[in-house]
Amino acid sequence: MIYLKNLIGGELIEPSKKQYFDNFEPATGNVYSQIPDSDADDIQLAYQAAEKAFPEWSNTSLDFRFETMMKLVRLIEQNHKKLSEAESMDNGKPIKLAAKVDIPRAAQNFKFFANAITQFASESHNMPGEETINYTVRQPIGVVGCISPWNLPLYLFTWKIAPALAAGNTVIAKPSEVTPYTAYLLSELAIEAGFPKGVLNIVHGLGQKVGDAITRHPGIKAISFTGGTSTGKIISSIAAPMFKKLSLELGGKNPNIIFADANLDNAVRTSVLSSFANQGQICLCGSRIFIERSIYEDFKTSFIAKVNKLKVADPKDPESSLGAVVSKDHFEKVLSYIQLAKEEGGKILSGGNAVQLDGRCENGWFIEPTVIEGLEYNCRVQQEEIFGPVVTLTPFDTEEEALMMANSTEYGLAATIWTENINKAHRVAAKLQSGIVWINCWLVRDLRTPFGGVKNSGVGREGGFEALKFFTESKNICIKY
Ligand code: TXE
Repeated sequence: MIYLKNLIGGELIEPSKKQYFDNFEPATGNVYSQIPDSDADDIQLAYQAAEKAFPEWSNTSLDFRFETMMKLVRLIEQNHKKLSEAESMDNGKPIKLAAKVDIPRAAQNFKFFANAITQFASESHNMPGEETINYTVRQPIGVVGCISPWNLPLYLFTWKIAPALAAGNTVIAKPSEVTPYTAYLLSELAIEAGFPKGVLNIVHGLGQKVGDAITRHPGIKAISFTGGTSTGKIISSIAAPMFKKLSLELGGKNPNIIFADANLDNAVRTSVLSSFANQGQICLCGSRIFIERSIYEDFKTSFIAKVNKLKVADPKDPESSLGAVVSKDHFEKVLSYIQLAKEEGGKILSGGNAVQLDGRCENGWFIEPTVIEGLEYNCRVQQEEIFGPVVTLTPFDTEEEALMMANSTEYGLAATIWTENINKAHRVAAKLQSGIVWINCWLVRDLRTPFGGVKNSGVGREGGFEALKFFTESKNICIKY
C-alpha cells in the first residue's frame, strides 16, 4: 500500500494527525494508496515554510528561476512513463491519453512559464513638459494558494503552480483528493530539481478541510482554483471579503455548432473527440451538439457510426478509447443524468449503459459513450454540467436559433463552430457567450492565449502573461526630475 506524503519545507512528511484515507483505482474499484488527511495545522506549517522562503525566492534572478524550472521539466520528461502510468491508474483515463496529453503538457507548463518570466516586461509612462516619468513594476504577491481538480490532475496542477513560481511567489498547492498521486510524484521531482525549501509546498487532503484552510488563511493573498462552480461559489464567499485575488476556472456546458456548410467529415471526426476524450471529463468538451436541420440526419448517421466504434476498455489497453470515470460517486452521477434524459423525453441513439468488463476491471466504473436526441434545449440534461461521456444532438433552423440555444445556459466557458463561411464564423463567434471559441477545430491550445470563461464558468484568465499578471501586483512609481 502506498502512503502519500505532504511536501512541506522541502521535506516529504506525514500529516500532523497521522490520519489517512483511501485512494481508489477507478478501473478496478480497489484501494491502492492512502492519502494524508491533512488539516488546517498542516496548512499553517506549510504557510510558515512558504513565508520563510518568500524573501529569497522572490529575489532570485529570472535566470535562476528559469534554470530551476527547466530542471523540473527535464525530470518530468525523464519520468514520463512512470508519471503516465500513475496518472492513468489514479484517474482511470487510457494510458495512451496520459502519455500523449497529460504528462507532456505538465512539462510544457513549466517550460512555457520558465521562458515567459524572462520576457515579462512592464510599462513606463512619460509625461512630456512635466519632467516626470512613471514606471510600472509587477511584484510577486507572496504566499499563494493553488487548488486543482481531478480530471486532468498533473496538467492542471502544474498549469497553476508554474506561473505562480515563475512570478516569484511561494506556493501552497492542493491537488484533488480524488487524484493525488502524480502531485505526490511531482513533490519528489521538485526536491530533486533543487527548489529551495518552502518554495513549493504540496498538501493533500479533503477540499472541505485543506482547501478550505487555504482559502481562509489570512496570509495567503491569492487563490487560483479550478473545479466545480458550486465550490467556486464557496471559495468566493470566503475569499472575497478578505480581498484576496481570485482566479476561478469552473464548470462548462459547451455548445458545438455544426452549420450545413461545414466540412462534415472534419466536424464528425473532431466532434467524437470533443464529446468523449478523457471520458467527457474535460471542462472544454462540447457536450451540446447543435446541427443545422438540413444536415442533421447525415451528421447523426456518420457521428453514431464512429461513436459505435469507440472501445471502452481497461485504461492499460492501448486500444482503449474510453477508460473508467474517475470515482464511484461520479459514475453514479453520470448514470443518473442518463436516466433523467429518458425521463425528459430523450432518445438514446448510442450507449446509455454502464459497461461490465471482465478480469481485473470487473468492478471498475465504466460507462458507454452516450448520444441522446429529442431533448428540449432548456431541459436539465441540456442545462446542467454532467462532465461525463454524454452528449445531446439538437437540430436548428437559423443562426439566431443556434445562438439562442448555445447561450441559454448559466455557463460560458468554450464553444466550437463548424462552417466554411468565414463571415458567418466571425459573426457567430462574436455573439457566443464564452471565453474561448474554436472554429473548425477543438482543443487547439496556444499557452500564450487568455484561458477562462464568463458567467458561471469563472472569473479571470489563465495562460501567458495573463497568468503572470494574476500572480503579481502592479505598482506605479512616478518620478519628477
Ligand atoms: O470539483 P470540486 P471536482 C466540475 C465538474 C465536476 C465538478 C466537481 O462538474 O463534476 O466540478 O468536480 C477542492 N474549499 N469540474 O470534485 O469539488 C477539491 O478538494 C476549497 C470542472 O473535481 O470543485 C479539489 O482539489 N477547496 C473543472 C478542487 O477543489 C475545495 C474540472 C476541485 O474540487 C472545497 C473538474 C472547498 N470548500 C471538475 N471543496 C474544470 N473547470 O475543469 C472542494 N475543494
